[in-house]
Amino acid sequence: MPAVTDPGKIRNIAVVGHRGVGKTSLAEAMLFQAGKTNRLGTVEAGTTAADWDDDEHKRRMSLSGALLHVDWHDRKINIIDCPGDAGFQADTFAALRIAEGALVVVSAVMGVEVNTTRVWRRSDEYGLSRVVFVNMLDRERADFFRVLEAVRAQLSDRCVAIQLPIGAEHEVAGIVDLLHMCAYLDPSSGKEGGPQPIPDSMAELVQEHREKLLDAVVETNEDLMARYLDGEELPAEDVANALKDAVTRDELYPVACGVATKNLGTTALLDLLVEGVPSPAKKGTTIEFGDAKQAVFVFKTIADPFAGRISCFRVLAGPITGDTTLVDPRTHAKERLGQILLLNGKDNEAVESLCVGDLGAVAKLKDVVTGDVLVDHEVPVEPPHIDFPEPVMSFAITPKAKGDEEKMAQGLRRLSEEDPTLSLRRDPQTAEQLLSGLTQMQVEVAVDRLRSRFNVDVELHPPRVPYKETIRKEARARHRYKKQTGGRGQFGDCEIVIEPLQNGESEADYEFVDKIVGGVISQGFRPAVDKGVREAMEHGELAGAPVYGVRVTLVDGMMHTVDSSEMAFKIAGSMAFKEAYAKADPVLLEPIMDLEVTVPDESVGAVNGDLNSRRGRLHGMEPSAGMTTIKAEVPLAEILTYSQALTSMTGGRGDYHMHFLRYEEVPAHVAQKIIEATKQEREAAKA
Ligand SMILES: Nc1nc2c(ncn2[C@@H]2O[C@H](COP(=O)(O)OP(=O)(O)OP(=O)(O)O)[C@@H](O)[C@H]2O)c(=O)[nH]1
Ligand SMILES: [Mg+2]
Repeated sequence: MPAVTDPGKIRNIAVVGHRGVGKTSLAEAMLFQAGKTNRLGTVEAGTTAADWDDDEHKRRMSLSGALLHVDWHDRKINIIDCPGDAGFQADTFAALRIAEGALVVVSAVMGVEVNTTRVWRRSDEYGLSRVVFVNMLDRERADFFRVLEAVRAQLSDRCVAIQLPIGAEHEVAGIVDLLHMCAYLDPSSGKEGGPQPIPDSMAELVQEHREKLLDAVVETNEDLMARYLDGEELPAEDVANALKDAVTRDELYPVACGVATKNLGTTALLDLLVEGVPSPAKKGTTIEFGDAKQAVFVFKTIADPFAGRISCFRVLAGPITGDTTLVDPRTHAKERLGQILLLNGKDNEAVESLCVGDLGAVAKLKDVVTGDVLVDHEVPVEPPHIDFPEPVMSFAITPKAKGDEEKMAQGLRRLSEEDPTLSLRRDPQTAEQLLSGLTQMQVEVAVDRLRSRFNVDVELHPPRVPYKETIRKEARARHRYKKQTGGRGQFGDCEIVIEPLQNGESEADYEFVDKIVGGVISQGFRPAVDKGVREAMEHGELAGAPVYGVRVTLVDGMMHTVDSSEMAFKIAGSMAFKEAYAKADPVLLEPIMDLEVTVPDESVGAVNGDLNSRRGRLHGMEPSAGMTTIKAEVPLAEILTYSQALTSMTGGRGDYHMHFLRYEEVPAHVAQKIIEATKQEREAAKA
């Protein structure tokens, strides 16, 4: 493939939208219509270029972003087909960060959905040019005009139809291109033919929408506005140029339509992307690279078990070639890029060089991670922060075979390089390995991949809740540890007072105060009492959880000149603590999470009711465009498996995130059950 050398000839488009609206099918249609492939693959048969992974075939959905490219009218369109599912948004957000344009696909049946709104907002943040594509015109209950209104109401009133369907539902026969005033007829999954005259029966509707389009375009351009008001028939080229300027400046969002699986509307869409979306030469990037003459930004990493790490990047300054050596200011490591690849789904081809704005990939860069900017000499650059969604749910993960721990950790490290929203950490309190992600499905896919790519079988369990314990009142206890039968004995005796510190709500707070007078315990043995107390505090008597928020004062004691030892005082301290603890009104604390759930308005009742039954405390609701955001505080113990419940209550349209807020006392009736369960566990362990 000859390299593109003019950034003006490149278009970078992220294909985004809600789950299952036909993004992959549409990308497939573009490849086919542009002659990149010679058959139209389908998601059903697992033959699309974008969904090439086995896990994607199995689930019939995209799980990661796929890089594709086509040539259209002497322009190279880089297409990134992004997953729509809420669990796989890392690549979507990364793609939006590096593209000039977003092709926002919506279903002509469902209209604007949760993830449509989310990608739209993110595109707002990045100031992306946008084209909306209303797909699935052929489906039952498809209604282009209803969806157009929804798009205008819920996304932006600067959305304007640039195409119209001919016919509806299963009778859809083609589309009209209002910019070039021509029609394209349904090619029934074959190659789309050339432009045709607009059917007479559509004249009135076409006139109406053509005027709306022109009104919207001239609104953005004074010169055209003057000529338009003078009654001049505006040449298509002038309108197209003004439209492109308006789209570039983010002032208009053209709304196209079609049927991806029939390849209907693809020609007009490709024309629109080339004519409407700005090139890197025109819009450029906001990613910093200082005064570097050559620079790339790594926006995606593929963990290939054979080829190793593949880093996908956008050229920020160039051109670059395989001989280019770049340095990663984060690690100061220098590396020669080596062979540069153009990816097309799972296929790749080598290319000599890449110019500014183009997308490509290289294999085997050491220590380079998603988010790095590589430059030709060390310049102080602030790598662009891609605000990935925070993982919201965790599972405890263990290998099925003993000894596979390291293999599992290594595999997960590779997978989380590929998907930064997947993370593995060890909970220091419960000692469990926790795999966290955005949804249950995302975590399950990771488990499948551990098996298929890294040969490790693992099990998932709900994680243990990191409870804590503390005390509510002061108590005193004395313990004498004495063993004086034959030989050298053991003798330690101490009296302590324990009292709550700051209500026990702050972390890791423990204080040891030494108030021994007159040397009743010698200096050397007092730290042993402290040690013994700390040991006892590691596992509280209520639920075996660590005890926090306690001041321990050593007030009295006794020693024996021969038999006293550090060991004896440690045991005495430990025992005294246990005795005092039982009298100090000990309580169990649990983590409380700050939860934000976004659900369709009609599910609000059910979701609120459910949160109530999970001991949640609602403290706010914000309705916006058919969706309501519910804010609540909920104990972690009650929402370990929230993802499944929310999916079933909202038909998959709900979405949530949460973060740790504080520890709070577990209500008595709940605490009782936990304490009981701990008791049984302890007895079972003894037996
Ligand atoms: N009738 C009809 N079906 C379509 C159309 N476009 C896509 N589909 C079907 O809808 C389903 C989902 O299509 P995909 O292309 O996988 O959708 P997607 O947006 O890529 O899905 P995710 O990547 O999972 O978000 C598949 O079964 C497609 O065959 C269309 O225009 N009309
Ligand atoms: Mg897809």
